[in-house]
Amino acid sequence: MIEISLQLIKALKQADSVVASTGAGTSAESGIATFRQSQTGLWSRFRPEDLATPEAFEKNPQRVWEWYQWRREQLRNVQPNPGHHALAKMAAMLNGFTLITQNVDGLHQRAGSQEVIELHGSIVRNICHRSRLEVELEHLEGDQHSPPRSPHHRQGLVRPAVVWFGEALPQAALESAIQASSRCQVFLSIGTSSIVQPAASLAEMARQAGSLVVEINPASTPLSSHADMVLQGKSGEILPRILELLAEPSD
Ligand code: BV8
Repeated sequence: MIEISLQLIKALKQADSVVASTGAGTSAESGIATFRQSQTGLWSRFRPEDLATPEAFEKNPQRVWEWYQWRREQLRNVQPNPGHHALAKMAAMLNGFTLITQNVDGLHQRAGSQEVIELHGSIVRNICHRSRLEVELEHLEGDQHSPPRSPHHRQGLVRPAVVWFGEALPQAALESAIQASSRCQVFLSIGTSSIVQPAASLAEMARQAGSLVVEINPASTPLSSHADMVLQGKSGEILPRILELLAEPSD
């Protein structure tokens, strides 16, 4: 059992605002391979970074579309884990709480988190690749084995509503994330390898604004040496423990 310092619990209770910023590791205990873990099956010969780009989609829309259909299929059989549920409950116990995620799997929302800042979009929704307008797959004919034609743009194809490498993050989401990270008193970096930018810079913004920066991850990352606290373990075990301690009356 990992030790949670009472200093952290006290800081969480006293904070006017707390930010939790999550990455793929938060979904690992739901059974979803993290973004950089080797891909399984027929996708093992591709690096995710090489598939999650507009160039890859324009060069071979069928392959990229099939990759997302495979990931969406995986999602159908998984549930949020205790880490997702703990974050959803934590929001109601703190003075101010903002949840930012790099994840595209929608598991925070399925665990009951109300406002989720999705920096990298959502694999659950779809858009037109040309106009970026939302597309409801259910309204389109066809078997969807191939990327459907967009209803918004003759030459456009439908694609998942995620942010690919080389694409700009949604402006409003990024601005809200920067605002929250620069104003919080505690910043929890959970289940992310702290590599992908600009998401990885949020912790540094929080640190420069004087907040307590806490990393929750079984492995070390480029953030570990800059964090005030490193809780080396699984988010699905650590977050419920933090929630238990938050529920205890303060002395
Ligand atoms: C952009 C959606 C500019 C797609 C994803 C500096 C500034 C700006 C950009 C860059 C920059 N330097 C480089 C760039 C380019 C690039 C980038 O960051 N490259 C990296 C590889 C260096 N950034 C971009 O391209 C971004 N765009 O800035 O555009 C721009 C501006 C204006 C106009 C035009 C362009 C866009 C980045 C978004 C890419 N899309 N996802 C999809 O999912 O298919 S990113 C992808 O990686 C996922 O979202 C994933 O969440 C994310 C980050 O990975 P992690 O979440 O950290 O997951 P990872 O597998 O890496 O790590 C898992 C961690 O969990 C590990 O540490 C592990 O130890 C831990 N773990 C495991 N089990 C557990 C656990 N932790 C807790 N509990 C457990 N049980």
